[in-house]
Amino acid sequence: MRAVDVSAVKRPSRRRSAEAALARWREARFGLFIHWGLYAIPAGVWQGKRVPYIGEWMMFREKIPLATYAKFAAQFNPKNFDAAGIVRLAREAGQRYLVITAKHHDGFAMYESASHPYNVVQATPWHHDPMKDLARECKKQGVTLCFYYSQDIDWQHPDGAWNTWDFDERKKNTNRYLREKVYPQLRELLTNYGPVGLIWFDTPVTISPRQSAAIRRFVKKIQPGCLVSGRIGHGLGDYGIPRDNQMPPGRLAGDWEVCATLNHTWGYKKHDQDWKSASDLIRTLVESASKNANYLLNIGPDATGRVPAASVSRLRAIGAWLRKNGASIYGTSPSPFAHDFPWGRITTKGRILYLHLFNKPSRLFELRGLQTRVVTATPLLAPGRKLGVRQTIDPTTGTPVLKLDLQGLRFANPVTVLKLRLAACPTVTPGPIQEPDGILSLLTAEARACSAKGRPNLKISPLGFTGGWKQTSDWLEWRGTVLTPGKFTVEVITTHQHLESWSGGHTARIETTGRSLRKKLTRDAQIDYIQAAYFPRIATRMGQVEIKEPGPFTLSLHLDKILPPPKDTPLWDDMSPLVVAVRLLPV
Ligand code: FHN
Repeated sequence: MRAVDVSAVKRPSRRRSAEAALARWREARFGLFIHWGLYAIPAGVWQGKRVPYIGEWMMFREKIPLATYAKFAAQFNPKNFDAAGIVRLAREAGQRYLVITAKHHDGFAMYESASHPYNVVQATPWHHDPMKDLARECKKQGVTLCFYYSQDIDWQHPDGAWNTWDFDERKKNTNRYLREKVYPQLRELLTNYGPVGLIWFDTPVTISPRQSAAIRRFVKKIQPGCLVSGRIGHGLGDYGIPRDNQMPPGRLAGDWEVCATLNHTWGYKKHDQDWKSASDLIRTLVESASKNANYLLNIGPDATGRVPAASVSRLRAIGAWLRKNGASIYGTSPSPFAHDFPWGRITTKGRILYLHLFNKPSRLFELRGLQTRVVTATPLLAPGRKLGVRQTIDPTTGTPVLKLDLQGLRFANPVTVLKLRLAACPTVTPGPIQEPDGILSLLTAEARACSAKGRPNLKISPLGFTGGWKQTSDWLEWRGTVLTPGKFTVEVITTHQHLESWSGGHTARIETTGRSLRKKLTRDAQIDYIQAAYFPRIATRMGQVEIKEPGPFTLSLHLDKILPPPKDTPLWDDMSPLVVAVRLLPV
């Protein structure tokens, strides 16, 4: 998503310019998120106490009166802010767009807003508009400038959502807030800084479908090529966003953007020094691309404007990997398979398949289900080294099996990429296939929702989880392929957002091969994976089954008893069970 000088090109139609903008955004695959505002001053500490949760929510967590919070503005004079350096950092990291908080939930505009005095130019001794600097630098350095804007939650405006300690909830009038603050400020952002790649709307909590639609129209009227993030609400974004730091299982349908922190806060917190490793970040970038998602990775500059050194080094490490391996990420399409693999992830570009190995593989690498002929296979970084290729058909199941001889392959941490040239665009066997290690993962995304009463209420969400599973007459069903029969332990895997409670305790039943396993969903084990801190995956061991013959098989998951949701049901979740998968592990 390189910045485009719109004055130099003939004006395309509105529709074409929106499509071109989406195509550029998709091609970019990697962006820089920046959370910077007054909250960087307390930096996670209030009245001598470390405040838990993300730094930019301090005003809400501590119910700090607006008059008190607003005093931070008088201290904001960020002598280390370096727009050129930040944009250079994004470029070094291989990030092609940058999204900065023009106004976060605290309601403070980090740019010159003629329509509202609560802004960085009028209210701080700095009297300076950092967005002007960033716009100039983005244009100069070829990075697309984008703005985050909190369109619903606003703790400064009496009619904004969720400041109930300063303002009377009953008197709130959202339309007045939109009219007085949101529309005028959006107009400023869309007219004073040149072309804007996208507006990253966030947290639609009280806004109506009509209001979201009107905001979208407003943006598109001023800049038809400006994208609108999925959190405008009501499914009206140009692309979707999973929850923060969430990596869904399996491939996603449509366009998505995974947004993530480098530590565990978005806005700067001086005591959060728990940084993710560069290796995990690179793997997460790969995983996002393999699932049809961009990766938007955050920095939280401190109150002086300095980007934490730990963030800089990690972004540079990702950039170093991308400089060599970027062909397997930028402009790629997602994996042709709907499921994930235990060894790594796949991206594609036309007739090329990129296999991203996350661990040192054994000499013989096996991939099941690829129907297309492989012409050549080479390590991406050693194009002259042809790898041995053998493609056969498993005689009992008809499953295509690809074997690569990786002898002498130099595995480079954290991800080594193999490039496979195919005779045509890839096609694959649909449905779950048993892996060479004997494990069968049946993702919810690959299941069918069924009901004994006609149409199921149970939904499979676009992110591949169950939703609205409230009736025992609904069930999930999979058809998969087993190549090596035998005895298997059956696990049901469920998840939850780490700050919300886990929906367990329901009674589940597995039906397969004429056997029935019935058990309460208990927390028997936790599955280790990169995002486990945010969305723990909990395994319930249901018992054992025996599959006697190779070939197709069917398995279904039922809930015989569904517990009512807890009283503290959060806004984002109906607290019905979130099933990720059923796994069959060879005994
Ligand atoms: O509440 C915000 C949060 O402060 C942060 O901006 C994140 C970034 O995705 N969005 C909201 C929570 O989902």
